[in-house]
Amino acid sequence: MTDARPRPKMRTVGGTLEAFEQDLISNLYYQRGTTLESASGPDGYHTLAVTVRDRLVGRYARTAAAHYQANPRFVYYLSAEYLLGRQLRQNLLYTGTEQFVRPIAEDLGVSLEELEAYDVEPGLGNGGLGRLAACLLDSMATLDIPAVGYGIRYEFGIFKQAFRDGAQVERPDDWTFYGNPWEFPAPDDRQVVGFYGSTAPALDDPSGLRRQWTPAETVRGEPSHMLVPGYGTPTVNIIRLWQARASRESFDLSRFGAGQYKEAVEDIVQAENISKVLYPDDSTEQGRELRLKQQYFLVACSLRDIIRRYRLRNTGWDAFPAKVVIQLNDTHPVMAITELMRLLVDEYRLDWDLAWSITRRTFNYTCHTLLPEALETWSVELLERLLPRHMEIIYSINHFFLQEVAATYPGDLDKMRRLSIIQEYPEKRVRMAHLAVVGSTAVNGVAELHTRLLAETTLRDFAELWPQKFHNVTNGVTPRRFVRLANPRLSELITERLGDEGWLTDLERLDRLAGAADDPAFLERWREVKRLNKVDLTHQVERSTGVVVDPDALCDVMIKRFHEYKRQHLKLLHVITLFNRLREMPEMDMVPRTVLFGGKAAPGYHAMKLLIRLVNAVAETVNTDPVVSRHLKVVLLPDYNVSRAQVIIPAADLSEQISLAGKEASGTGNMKLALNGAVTIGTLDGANIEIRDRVGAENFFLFGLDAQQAVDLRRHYEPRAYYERDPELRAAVDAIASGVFAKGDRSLFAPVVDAMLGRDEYLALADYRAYVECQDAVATAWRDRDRWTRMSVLNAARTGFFSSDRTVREYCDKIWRVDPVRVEPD
Ligand code: OX2
Repeated sequence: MTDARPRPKMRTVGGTLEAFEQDLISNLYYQRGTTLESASGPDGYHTLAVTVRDRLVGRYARTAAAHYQANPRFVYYLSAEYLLGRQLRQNLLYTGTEQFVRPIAEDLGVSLEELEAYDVEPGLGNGGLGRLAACLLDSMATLDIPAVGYGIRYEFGIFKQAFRDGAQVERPDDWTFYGNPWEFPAPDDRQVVGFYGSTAPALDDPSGLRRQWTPAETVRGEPSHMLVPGYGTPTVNIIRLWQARASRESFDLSRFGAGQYKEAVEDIVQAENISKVLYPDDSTEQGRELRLKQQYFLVACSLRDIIRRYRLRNTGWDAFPAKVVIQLNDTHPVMAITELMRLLVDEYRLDWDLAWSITRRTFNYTCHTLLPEALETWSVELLERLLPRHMEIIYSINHFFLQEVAATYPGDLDKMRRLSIIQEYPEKRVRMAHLAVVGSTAVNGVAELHTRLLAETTLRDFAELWPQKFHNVTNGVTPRRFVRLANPRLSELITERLGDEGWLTDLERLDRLAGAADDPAFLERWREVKRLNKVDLTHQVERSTGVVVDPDALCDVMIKRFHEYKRQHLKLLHVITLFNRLREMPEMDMVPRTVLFGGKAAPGYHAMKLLIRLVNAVAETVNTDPVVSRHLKVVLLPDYNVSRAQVIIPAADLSEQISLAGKEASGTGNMKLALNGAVTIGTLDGANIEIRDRVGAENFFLFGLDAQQAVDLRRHYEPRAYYERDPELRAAVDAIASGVFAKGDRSLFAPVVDAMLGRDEYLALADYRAYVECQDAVATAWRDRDRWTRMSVLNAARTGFFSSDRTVREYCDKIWRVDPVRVEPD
C-alpha cells in the first residue's frame, strides 16, 4: 500500500487509522490467505467486514462481562423473523470507522460502494413484523438493555423477486453463498430437540400432570450469533440464530456402503429441511407440518439456551421470572409457553401450579394483526402427532383456564366456547393467540387504534376478563438506519441546524426543526437534499428497470407487501384515472408524477400475484405512451427489501398509506417516510392516526372511511353502485376489463375486475372518489413549492415520537421492567 498522502491522525473508538489499515492488511493475508495484488472483490469485502466486526468484539466481551457481573433481568425476544438489513455501513457507523475507510479505499483504488456490493442483506423475514424486531434490537442495545434476540438461521431467506412478462417469479436467496462475515458459530451451545413419539405417565406422580415424552426423532440445533451494537454506547448485544442439523448417527454408513446413497442421507435431509426456508408453503399438509416443526425448533432451542444462561448465575426456579422476560413476537413462537411448562414439570419436576405461575410471569405477547385469518391455529391432529406431550399440556392448561372462566361467568357456555384455547368446529384446532394470552402477563397491540380494536373485537372476551393485561405500545423505527444511514444528506443538514448529533438518540429533538420551516434558506437546502436523493433513486430505477424518470416529478411511493387490505389496487385505480385524463386531454396541465411501487406477494397468493402483473402492465402502457409518459411514470421496482427501502425512502415526496381503516395494525413504513420528509396520503388506520395527530391535519392528506364507517358499510355494501355512479371510476375499471393493459386480452385481468365489482372485500370502490379528490389536493399543494417543503419539514420535525427508542422505553416501563446495565466505555 502506498502512503503518498498525509493522513489525519484520528483516534476514535475504532482505534487509529493506521491500526485499522494494519489490521486490514493482516486480515487479508491471514484470514483470506491472499495479498493486495491478487485480492478479489469478495476478498476485499470480507476483509473489511471482519476488520470492522473485530472492533465490536471487545465491546461485546465487555458487555457480556458487565451482564455477568450485574446478573440483571434480561429481555429475550423470540421472533420467527428478523430483517436486519445490510451490516457493513451500520457497523462502520457504530464503530466510528467510517472515516477511515474512504481514504484507505481510495489509496487501494477501490470504492466503498464496490465493496458494499458484496454486503448481502440477510432476508430472514417478510415485512413489517421482521423489520420491527430488528429495530427493537437496535434500540435495546442503544439503551443498554440486556437483551438477546432468538430466531432461525434460514438457509434461504425471503425469495428474490424478479419479473417475467410482468409476472412475479421467485428465486431462492442463497444469502450465505460467499459466507457471512458477521456471524460467529457457537457449536458448543448446540441443543437437541425432539419430535413425534409417545408419552407415558411419570411413575412417581399421583396428579397425572407429569408425564414422560419419548420423541421418535431428534434434531440438533446449532446456534450462531450476530452482534447487535448499540449506537453511541459500548453495549453490544447479540441475536442468536438456530440452524437445524441432523444428529451424527443420522448418516447411514451401511446403506451408503451398499450403494443406497439417497437413502443413506435421507434423515439428514429431513432434519435440515427444518431451517431450510422462511415460511414453507403451507398449502399442503407436509408444508404445514414443516412450519410447525420450525416454530417448535426455534422455541425449544431458545428456551434451553435461556435456561442455560439463567443457571450461569442463579439457582432454583423462584427467581426465574425476575431474571427472564420473554417477549413473543406474534403467535409464531407461542409454543414456547407449553415447552417451558414441559421443561419445568416433566424434566425439572416442579409441580404444575408452581410451573404455571412461573410460566405466566415470564411471557408477554405482542399481537400484530386484526385480521382473523392471520391468527394462527394448528390442528389438534397434527399437534398430537408431532408434539404429543405439548398437546396434552395444552389440554391441561385449557382445562384449568376454563375452570377459571366458569368461576367468573357461571353457566355461560358460550363465553367458554369463545375463550377456549381449543376451537371445536368445524375441526378441532388450537388457537395460538388464545394460548398466548392465557400464558402471558401482558398482551400488547402495536398502535393505539389497533390496541383498542383488539380489545373491542379480536380479543374482546379476553380484554373483558383481564382488562389489566392489555397495553398499547405504538411501534417505532430506528433513526440510525432509516435516517442517518439511509439519508446522510438530510442527517447532515439536521445536525448542522440542531448543532449536534444528539437527535440520533433523542429523536424528539427534531421538533426544533419546526422553527426552520419558515426559513426560506433552510427550505431551499431541504429541497436540494430531497432532489439529490431523487437523482440517486432515478439512477437505481433506471438500472433495475430501464425506465427513465424525472427527478423533479412528484415522487409518489407505495412500498409494502402486496396484500388486498393494503389496497395497492386502489392506488392503481388512481393511476389509471390519471392515464385516462391525460389521454382525453393531452394538453392538460398535470403535475408530473412518478408512481413507485415496491413489494413482494406471497408465492401462493394468486390474487396479489395477478395484481403485480397488472401493475407492471399498466406501467408498461403508461411509460410507452408518448403523451402520457411526459407527465406520468409508473414503476414497480423489483425485489423490494431493506436495502432498497433505504434508497427509496429518502427520495419520497408522497407516502401512500391507504389500507382500509381497521385493517393495518400499525405500519412502520409510514413512520420511516414521514421522518424523511414525505407527506402522507392516508386513511385513519394504524399508526397513521398518531402520525396525523402529531404532524397536524394541515400537513397530512386524509381521506376515506374510518374504521367504524367501514364496518357499518360492509353490512350492506354494493360496489357496483359506486361503479355505476362515478364516471371516472367506471372508466378506470373498464380500462382494466377492456384489455388495454393486456394487448387486447380481456380475460387476463378479469379476476381483478370481478373481485372489485363482486365483493370488493376492502371497500376500495367506496373510498375511490375521496381518494382521487385527495390526490388532486396533493397536486395543488405540490405546485406551491414553499408550502410543500414546509409540510415536508414539519413531517420530519414532528415525528420524533416514532423512534423505536421510545417504543423500547415503553416496553421497559409498561411490560418488561428491566433496567439498563452500563458497560465499560472503550
Ligand atoms: C405487521 C403488520 O401488518 C403491520 O401493520 C405492523 O406495522 C407490523 O407487523 C409490525 O408491528 N405479520 N406482519 C404484521 O403482522 C403480522 C401478523
